[in-house]
Amino acid sequence: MKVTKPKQGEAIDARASALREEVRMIFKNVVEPLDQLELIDQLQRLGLDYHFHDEINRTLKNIHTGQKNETWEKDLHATALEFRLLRQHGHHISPEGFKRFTENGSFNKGIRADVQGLLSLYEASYFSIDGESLMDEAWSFTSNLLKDCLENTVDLDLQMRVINALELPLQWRIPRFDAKWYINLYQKSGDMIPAVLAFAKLDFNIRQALNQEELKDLSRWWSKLGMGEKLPFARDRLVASFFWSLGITGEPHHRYCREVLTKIIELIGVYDDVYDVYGTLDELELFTDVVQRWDINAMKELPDYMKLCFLSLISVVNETTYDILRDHNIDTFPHQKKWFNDLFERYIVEARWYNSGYHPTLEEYLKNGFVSIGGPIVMLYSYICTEDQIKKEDLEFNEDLPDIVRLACEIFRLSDDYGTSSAELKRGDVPSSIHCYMSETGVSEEVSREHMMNLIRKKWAQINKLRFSKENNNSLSWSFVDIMLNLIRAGHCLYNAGDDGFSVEDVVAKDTLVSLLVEPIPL
Ligand code: 0FV
Ligand code: MN
Ligand code: MN
Ligand code: MN
Ligand code: MN
Repeated sequence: MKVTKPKQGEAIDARASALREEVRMIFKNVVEPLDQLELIDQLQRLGLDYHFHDEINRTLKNIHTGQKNETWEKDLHATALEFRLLRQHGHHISPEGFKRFTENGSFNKGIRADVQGLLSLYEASYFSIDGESLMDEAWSFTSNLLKDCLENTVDLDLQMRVINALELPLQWRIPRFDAKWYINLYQKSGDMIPAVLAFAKLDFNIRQALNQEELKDLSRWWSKLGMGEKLPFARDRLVASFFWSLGITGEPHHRYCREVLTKIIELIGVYDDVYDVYGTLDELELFTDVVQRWDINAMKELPDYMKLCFLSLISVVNETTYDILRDHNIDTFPHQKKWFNDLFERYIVEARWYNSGYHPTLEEYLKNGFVSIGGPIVMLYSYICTEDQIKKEDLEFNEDLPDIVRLACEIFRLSDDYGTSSAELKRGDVPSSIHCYMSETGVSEEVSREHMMNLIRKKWAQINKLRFSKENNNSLSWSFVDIMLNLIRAGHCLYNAGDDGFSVEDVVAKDTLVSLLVEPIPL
């Protein structure tokens, strides 16, 4: 028999499977609850958790129902880590356990020196449910103390982790965007397990190679469409659009979803620029009407650049309708058409406001803005492209924009404004949330920005509450809500909350892109 040498790809796959099994065995042999929690946390941050869903769920379920010993109860880090991971995975745990670290409702000064404990409590506080005052206290206590700690901590790695956490908490991050950073830290840490490290590096590179392939196909689509040249005023940022899709669903098997989302996000970006920057109000009214009727015969009334917009829209909607009908026996055409109509209805409201010099109140602005940011449409596309079984009732339920969807999209709008409003104001656009609030209350931009950050945290706590309440979102699976939240997490990461002055085109930092999509990790 002729022996053929395995191709390089096959050898890599074999090595990955072997490492995956090795890590599975390691997981099985870890028995102490704290060790288990730490391993789960590490796997998540290394970007490996998707290989071990069953193990992770089983372990957390046992920890949720199991007894803790006395040492555990004195350990702030253990208590906080348990709280965060259980809540992240949908197990309700009360914050009562933190009372052991308080006196008269305030956290003990004695825990000041426990930087690891403070850091874990800080991360846990972002899983608070609206109304849990002890967790609010935990947040302000830890975020202030951690800032002070930065000056006194000698452990440089711990210092780096604190800086990273203060920038954005884990609940607001996409772990894959930070995987390289974390792999580097993990490599140096005392409890590093070589097989886990090796698997993390290899898996990162395998996914990167897959993403490069996807991006190549998508670039072909985009350059064939030629919109970059035909509509030079519009943003031409395919890689950034791909990046968003990667944040929303990064797992390899969601490739189709990334393809559709990248196209949708790229096109939405172009249409948004047409409404915000380029089109005259008359043209925009006409365009909105033609799309509303979805009337290819009426297209002749449009200027050429708008014909390209309409045709590209029809083409993506038709293609996606075809795929979903073929694979799921459900006709989503009327739904997709509605999602775009709802979006353009909000775009035209903003264009009218801008043209008439109207200044909406923050409330009025947000009511329109949580849709005009594109959150609902991207979430709805994520639904039809990731669910194994698309249910008509789920689709309709989502289209009604239940509170959890609305809150998430409001956060998305607020964080977009946080990152893009300065550039938009200079260029000429409707006043953003920050400026609406300023003219409404007379506060400075700095105060207004702080107010928006508090609003964002408050809305997250409301989302956490809804996730745990049965009545409000019973038709959405825990995992789908997580995909939905990934959109706003990607927003937090890409708009780099806390920083201002990005021009809209530079929102996605180049080095992050290169690091994730171009440079493999040396093995
Ligand atoms: C928003 O642009 C924009 F490009 C986003 C949010 C990129 C990703 C989009 C989705 C994932 C939907 P811009 O700041 O111009 O939006 P507004 O609404 O402020 O004009
Ligand atoms: Mn815009
Ligand atoms: Mn806009
Ligand atoms: Mn914006
Ligand atoms: Mn805007």
